[in-house]
Amino acid sequence: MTTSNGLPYQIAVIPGDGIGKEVMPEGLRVLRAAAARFGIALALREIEWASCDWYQVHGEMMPADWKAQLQGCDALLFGAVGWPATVPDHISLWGSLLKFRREFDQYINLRPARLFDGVPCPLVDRQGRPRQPGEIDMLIVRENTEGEYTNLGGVMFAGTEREFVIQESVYTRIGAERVLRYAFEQARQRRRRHLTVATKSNGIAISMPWWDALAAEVALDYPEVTVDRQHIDILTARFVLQPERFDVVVATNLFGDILSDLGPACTGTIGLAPSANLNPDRRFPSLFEPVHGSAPDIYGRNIANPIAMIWSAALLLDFLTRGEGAGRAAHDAILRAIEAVLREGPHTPDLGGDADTTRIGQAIAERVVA
Ligand code: GGG
Repeated sequence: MTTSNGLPYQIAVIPGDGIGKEVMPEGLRVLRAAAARFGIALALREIEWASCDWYQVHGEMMPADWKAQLQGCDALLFGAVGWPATVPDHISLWGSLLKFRREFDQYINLRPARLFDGVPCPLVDRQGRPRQPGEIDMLIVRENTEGEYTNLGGVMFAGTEREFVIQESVYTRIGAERVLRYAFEQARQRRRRHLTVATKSNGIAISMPWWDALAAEVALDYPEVTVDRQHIDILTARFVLQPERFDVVVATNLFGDILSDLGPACTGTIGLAPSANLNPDRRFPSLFEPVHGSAPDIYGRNIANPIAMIWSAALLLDFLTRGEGAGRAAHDAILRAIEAVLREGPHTPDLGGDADTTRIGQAIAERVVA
């Protein structure tokens, strides 16, 4: 399987920082195994920039011609960004990941959170029984290019008693409506067909009621989808206490970021959570990355769970091939291999095991080709 031009799919591979450099080889191991088994032609281009190591040498996260260097890429596979010991986090994030999201108009961030068989769940139901697979299966749809992440504002009168800071949130009708429509479409295709709109309309009394009203307007086009809207504060409590209530959850950029760490944490570990930063129009490449960051506290020991990275690679194959044919088959085979390894082991330490990152990658790749 190739692109419509008969060429291999061009993938830019960006390990980034910290454990991004440890989980990426396992993502590639499984990606290559799946591509070979299902006949998908891939051309992988390894990129060393978009990392704090690069910044230390060049004084910036990416070269000035980064877009030209990515010319012709169909997708980006990204590890993690951030190494606060050398580069402040807001510099590394805005200099790489957020630049990709904005410049490539990756306005949808899809982040599934699912409890797998074999993974001890930290949540219990009202009777004190641990949650079971099937009780937590949600898809968080995060608005990915605007909202609280606009970087508009400034500090004035710094260092004086009049010092103040302003940072604006910006929501455009186009930006909010397209993510709401995408979330409704996702909900429509799922078994439960339910959408929760995460806002905070009592406290943030201009923009959040505006989101609610827009969601209600868009909902008229999706009569088959049931909808509820919840304030973000009680919603987070319900993630923990009643996770079975949630199917698709749509949220602004910041709320979506928080929910997509909390959701996977409720399923036992954030080390399983993948994400897809999508430009659904396909005018620009989309980016696939684990939800987790660079984890400086565990970097260097090869104990990070690579499954979020591997699942992200599966999402990449599915998106590139529009969920059809060999791409969908490869995605499904990777997910089945992940399910089997989670059920039967081996496990990394975040799941109570003692296997290292490489061992998990090998175990999943072996199952993909079996
Ligand atoms: N692999 C994801 C990563 O490195 N995330 C770092 C981070 O802080 N991301 C914030 C965001 O997704 O907005």
